[in-house]
Amino acid sequence: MSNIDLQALIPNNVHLAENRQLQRALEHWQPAFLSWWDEMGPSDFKAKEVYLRTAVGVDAQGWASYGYTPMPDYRWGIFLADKEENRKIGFGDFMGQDVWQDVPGEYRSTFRRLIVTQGDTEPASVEQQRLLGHTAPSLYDLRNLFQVNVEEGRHLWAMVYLLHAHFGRDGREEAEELLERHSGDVNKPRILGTFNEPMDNWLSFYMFTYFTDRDGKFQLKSFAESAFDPLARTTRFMLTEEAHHMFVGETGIGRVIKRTLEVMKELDTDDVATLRKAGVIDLPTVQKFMNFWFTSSLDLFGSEASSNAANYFSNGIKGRPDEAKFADHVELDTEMTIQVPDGKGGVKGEVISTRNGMNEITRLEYVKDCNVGLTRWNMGIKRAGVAFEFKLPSTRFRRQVGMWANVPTTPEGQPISQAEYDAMKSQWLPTQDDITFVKSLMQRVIEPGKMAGWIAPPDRGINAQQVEYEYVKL
Ligand code: BYC
Ligand code: FE
Ligand code: FE
Repeated sequence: MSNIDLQALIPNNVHLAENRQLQRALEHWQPAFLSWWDEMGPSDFKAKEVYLRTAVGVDAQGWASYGYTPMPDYRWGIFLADKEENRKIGFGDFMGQDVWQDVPGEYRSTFRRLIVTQGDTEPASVEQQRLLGHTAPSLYDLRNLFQVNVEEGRHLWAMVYLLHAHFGRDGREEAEELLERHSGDVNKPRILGTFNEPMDNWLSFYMFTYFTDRDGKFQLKSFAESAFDPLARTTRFMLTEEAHHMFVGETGIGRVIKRTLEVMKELDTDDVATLRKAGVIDLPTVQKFMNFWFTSSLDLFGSEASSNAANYFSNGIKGRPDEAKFADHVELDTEMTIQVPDGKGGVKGEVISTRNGMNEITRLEYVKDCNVGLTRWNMGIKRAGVAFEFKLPSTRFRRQVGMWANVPTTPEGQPISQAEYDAMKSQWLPTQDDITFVKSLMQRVIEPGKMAGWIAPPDRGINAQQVEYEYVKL
């Protein structure tokens, strides 16, 4: 196992102390990061002790320790998964050759752009979630929010390390700009669409951690295959932390549904107005929020047919998630069929090269993974004897990137006219009324173990602690 220097100003397992120039550059960026955290990070909880896990190693077991920390004192560090000796490139034109410890000149700008895009999402999400602490439904949830926030901060560090270590002055400039773009800023927005969406309620937060962090999972898995070994090792370790973010989303949505089902049973009704009056979120509204965040996240995979994606794959830059499970790792002359609008109000198949279809392959794997939670939630609904089923919309619905961008369809993916879409939109996506209602429920609960009325308690606490544990000392 590699040594971890936890005492250093910047905790790391990359022997930072042996590279003074890099160390100095990162120590120079550190205060900029901290002042960004101060201004754009979680609002108002600076001095509070939070029960956080901190990465202290990269082993599968015992990689993190838990304890109370005020967030600004969190030990943000640089942790790469251990090096695999003799690792070979696992896909594309250079399949079987040794992986790269540095970036080949001809791919430098591509890698830089992708690392910047990845890095940009991490602080963006912290900015989006900035105000949620004020309306947390419990101390348990407040702690989970902050855990996600500090780890997204660490993911920014992970990308900034690569920029500083491998991209010279360009990389240092990009690292600074990562702190200068801001979510939703009209002049300097974040790079990808979803990360500029406002997030002012906890239902959206759970949807985001379920659907959007899961895009993170799939993009990181693609990078974990990269021929550029430091990127592969960095992202492999990030995935360890990422699992918790999706857990927060899955259990969060599950607890919202559970609470609604309880009240539906108590009052023996599925009447939306009655349930809203009783202070829970009706299932159709949950579905609308799901439709919004799922479709927004689908765009994050890029266009169905993309020569960019083909280049990433050919050149070993980005593989498919779990590349090993595919039969052919080169896909030289292979083809696949994608669904495109036929221009006459219908859908037709179009044959493209598999390399051009890498974004779509990854997106479809993602959709499968998203459906796992829905199956579980639907089982709970069925067990409660309620006739309702959550369903993910088609990948053609409400797209803003790719072949289906701005093509109006039903949630089932059937193309329709703009007028039909506009007439139905309020049934499919959250209306201003829905958002206002959900926001009206967002009242802060701070007594240990107590939950807001619209959400059920979790099955268990964090790190074998009780649900009643004082996760944040307010
Ligand atoms: N919004 O050829 P195409 C995470 C751009 S989430 C705006 O199809 P490509 C996290 C695209 O950049 C994971 N623009 O794109 C989650 C391209 O622009 P250029 C984040 C978009 O390159 C929660 C153009 O459209 N990581 O970690 O094949 C909390 C043509 O598109 C969007 C990554 O994304 C969009 N949604 O694929 C915290 C990995 N989509 O270059 C963190 C790095 C596309 O022509 N990024 N465009 O100017 C990539 O691998 C690729 O850039 C993409 C796009 C997969 C995003
Ligand atoms: Fe992340
Ligand atoms: Fe995440």
